[in-house]
Amino acid sequence: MNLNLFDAEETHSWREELCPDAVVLRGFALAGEVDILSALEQVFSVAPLRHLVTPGGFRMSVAMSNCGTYGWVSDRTGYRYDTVDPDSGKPWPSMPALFSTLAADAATQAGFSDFKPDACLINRYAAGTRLSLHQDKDEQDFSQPIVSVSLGVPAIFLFGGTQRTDKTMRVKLTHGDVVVWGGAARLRYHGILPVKTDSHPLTGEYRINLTLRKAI
Ligand code: MD6
Ligand code: FE
Repeated sequence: MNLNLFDAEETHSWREELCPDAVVLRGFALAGEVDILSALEQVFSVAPLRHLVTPGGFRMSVAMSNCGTYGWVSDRTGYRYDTVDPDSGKPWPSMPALFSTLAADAATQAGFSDFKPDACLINRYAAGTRLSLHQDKDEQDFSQPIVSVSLGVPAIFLFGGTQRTDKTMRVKLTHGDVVVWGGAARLRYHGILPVKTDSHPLTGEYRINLTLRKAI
């Protein structure tokens, strides 16, 4: 693992390369923590967190919502990006400028310039919640990176290869960490191990993850 130090302007953050084209920016979101969480409360008041059903009929343990032009949804018919929240029939809440700015800045730090996310998937994990190994492949343009913001209770991120059976590395993600991946890493399998019982002053018993994408 490569460890470099740099000073961002308003926060002290450092970077850890996971592999070519995937980097953890430790603490990158810390300066915005309070504003991010209040923007999220606004989003949840319009598009409440809910447990989606997989195409196989299983209720996901992660609670999800979205903001931005497109939201990621799953139901018995499959996975897709949709402009409308299926629970309300209304468009998803718009993406707070803070989110798109943070994501573009993080992407630039990681070497991906001009990232303009149009979708933000929000995942909330309670104790015991996990996200099984998957690839993010519902987006149209795999040349665009994904920016992932971790808040609250820590979790272990599993990071594998391009085959499901490839060996995985375990990366602890804590409050304020931002992962950016794209390019050669874009289709790597990844997941979250069951979250341990813990609490954080700003999120209580939960871990919250934002993944910002260019869906279309
Ligand atoms: C999570 N993240 O950290 C789930 N996907 O809760 C993801 O599934 C993910 O962190 C693509 C890129 C980065 C991610
Ligand atoms: Fe993912």
